[in-house]
Amino acid sequence: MSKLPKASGAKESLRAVTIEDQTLERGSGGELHQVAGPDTPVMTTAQGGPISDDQNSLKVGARGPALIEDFHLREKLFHFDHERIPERVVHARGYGAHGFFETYKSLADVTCADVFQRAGEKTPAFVRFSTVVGARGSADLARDVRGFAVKIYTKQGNWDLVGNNIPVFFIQDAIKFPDLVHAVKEEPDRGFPQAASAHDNFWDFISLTPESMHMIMWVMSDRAIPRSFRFMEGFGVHTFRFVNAENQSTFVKFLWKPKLGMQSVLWNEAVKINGADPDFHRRDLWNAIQSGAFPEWELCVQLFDQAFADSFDFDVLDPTKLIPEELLKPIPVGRLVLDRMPDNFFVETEQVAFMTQNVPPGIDFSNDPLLQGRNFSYLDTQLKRLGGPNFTHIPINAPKCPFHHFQQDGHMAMRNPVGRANYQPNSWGLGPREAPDAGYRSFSADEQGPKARLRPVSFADHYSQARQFYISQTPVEQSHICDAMAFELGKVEAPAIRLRMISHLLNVDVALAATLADKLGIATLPAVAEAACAVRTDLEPSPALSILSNPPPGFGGRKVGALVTNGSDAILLKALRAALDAEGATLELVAPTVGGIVASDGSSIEVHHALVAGPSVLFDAVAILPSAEGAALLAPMPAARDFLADAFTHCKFIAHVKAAGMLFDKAGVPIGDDGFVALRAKADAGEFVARCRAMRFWEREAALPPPPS
Ligand code: HDD
Repeated sequence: MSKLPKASGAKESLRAVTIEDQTLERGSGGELHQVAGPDTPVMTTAQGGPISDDQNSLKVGARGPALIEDFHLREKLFHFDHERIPERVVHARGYGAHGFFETYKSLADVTCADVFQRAGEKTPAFVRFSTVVGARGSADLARDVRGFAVKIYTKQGNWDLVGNNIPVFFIQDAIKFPDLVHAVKEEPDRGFPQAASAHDNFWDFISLTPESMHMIMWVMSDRAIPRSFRFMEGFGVHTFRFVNAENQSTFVKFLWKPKLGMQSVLWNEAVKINGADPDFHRRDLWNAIQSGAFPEWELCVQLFDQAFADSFDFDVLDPTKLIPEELLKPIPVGRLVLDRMPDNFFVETEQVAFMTQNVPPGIDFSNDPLLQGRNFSYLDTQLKRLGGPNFTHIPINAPKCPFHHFQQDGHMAMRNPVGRANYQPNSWGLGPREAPDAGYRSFSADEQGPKARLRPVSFADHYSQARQFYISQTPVEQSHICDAMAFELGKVEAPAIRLRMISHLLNVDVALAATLADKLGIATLPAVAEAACAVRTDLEPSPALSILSNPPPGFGGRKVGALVTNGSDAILLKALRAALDAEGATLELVAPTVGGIVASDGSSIEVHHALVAGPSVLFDAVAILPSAEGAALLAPMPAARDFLADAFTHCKFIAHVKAAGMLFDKAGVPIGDDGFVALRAKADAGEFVARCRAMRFWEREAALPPPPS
């Protein structure tokens, strides 16, 4: 290298340039080299060899051909070329965090699972949230189910509770899973739509699969567009078994309840958030954990026996059904706290492998045919995704308890059994042995019957709980379901599919079917779809199924966006920040430029967003706080008018100062309803935050003129 004219290593040709704390040197061709500080580690190849120049490949002459002996270039490109692993076939886009599970009390009477034996004991956990349909790079606010996969590193091995934010599933038997997923993913001939269920193939499959009706009501509800991972429930979906030390079994369903309560966004907001910040959910979790506001969920269990199961018309083995919380109260048994982001996204979040088959002694499967199929699929998929059978050697997947077995070799083996014996029984007295008492024992259920491909008659009711879900929603939520269906089916090209869906919905709620038909321009309602058994219209509404009937405990964890300009009232800003701090909520400032503002008292204030990059959809409520001159500056700006108009249409609470009047006029937003709070004095900030605890001023939605038909 030193032979090259003006070589980058030739000190005399280098000119030191300092950018902030980095010292940079310019090389022969103008390229920049970072100068090592006294503590900077030496860059090496993967083999550990020190590297002298990471900017220039080895060539014959400065402009000559590259040399194949350049092992550094070849190794660097080789590794780069192999950076991607297959993305998950479903749930490809996800975001994970570390934390712990803390047991509230001993559950020894129902389960011998070690994790549930001692009150106050904390067990490490890793959680990955996900969307289902979209690819790894898709946007966070797709209308979709959210995955809620929890790995708890118990002293008896890893327990994976691989759930969703919806307590039921589309299909009853795992044999239909590939069809479901093929139907919802992009259509194979055209390769679109991406990350969306609004297309013919999905609705074709759904309309031909009546068992999906319950789940489809959930997916069309606001549950499918959560405000953040922190504000959604999680469900284990299936009926599992707890088994105690006496080998007695109790059926159990698992539910995660968010401490901050549930919250969703509107579809119109979701669409805009996807553009403004496709990583909205990721950023939210990252910011919350980095700021020490650790998200928390309570684990609840619904426990029941066979006699209780038999009291229902439906089958507790059917994953398209739930047990209403009003009929069987979920018992809180512990809490999950997420308090640390992974050091590296790929190493942990991408490589984590969840498997429903991972259960410790004391937790067992039921005969739910969906669960049984999953127990095969998850192990199998890890081979493809992680490249071999040794994926448990990756730290995120390895148990944190002692483990010993005779499995060995294979791709990427990091550890093998030590010593001479890699089998048992052996005469050397080496290696691990079974533990007949402490080891995993399946519940000795008495199973018999003819070998056959049959769907039980007890799985035949596809509409009653779909109807129950719908009538359990508030009118606002019901109208969102109808609008979501109008959007989705509006994208469906084949009229027959739209009609088929209406015929199913006539079994769920006639008014819903009729309104939707109207929105889709269907003049004559089709015949009602034939049901395999009578639809129960006497099921009581279950308020627990509604988000809005279960308001959050407060405005904590939420975010207000304040639109500010030079001259904004410093006292009001300070009061607003203090009121939000007291509530555990945050304030972010949006200004014409990201360079900051000078407030009314002459102080310089940093802002978080330039107006063009900080639309109001990113916030739970907004405060419009410009000075009079600032309002005049903002008034002609489309982004400022959108900021207000969207906040208004999305039923957000809006705090405002008198000086902002001109801006409201220009945006066509009438200040009037009770969702507005005038900020005149410091005390008004507290009133605004108190009002925000309702999250949205839904009365406004009903008052808004309907969209043109
Ligand atoms: Fe699944 C991933 C949840 C049915 C096959 N599933 C996956 C993930 C979640 C769920 C949260 C992402 C895990 C992660 O973050 O890595 N899946 C569910 C729920 C279901 C369900 C709640 C119904 C109750 N899944 C289901 C069936 C099958 C699969 C019936 C196959 C028979 N699921 C898979 C999979 C995935 C997966 C293909 C893709 C990546 C992975 O497993 O690790 O095996």
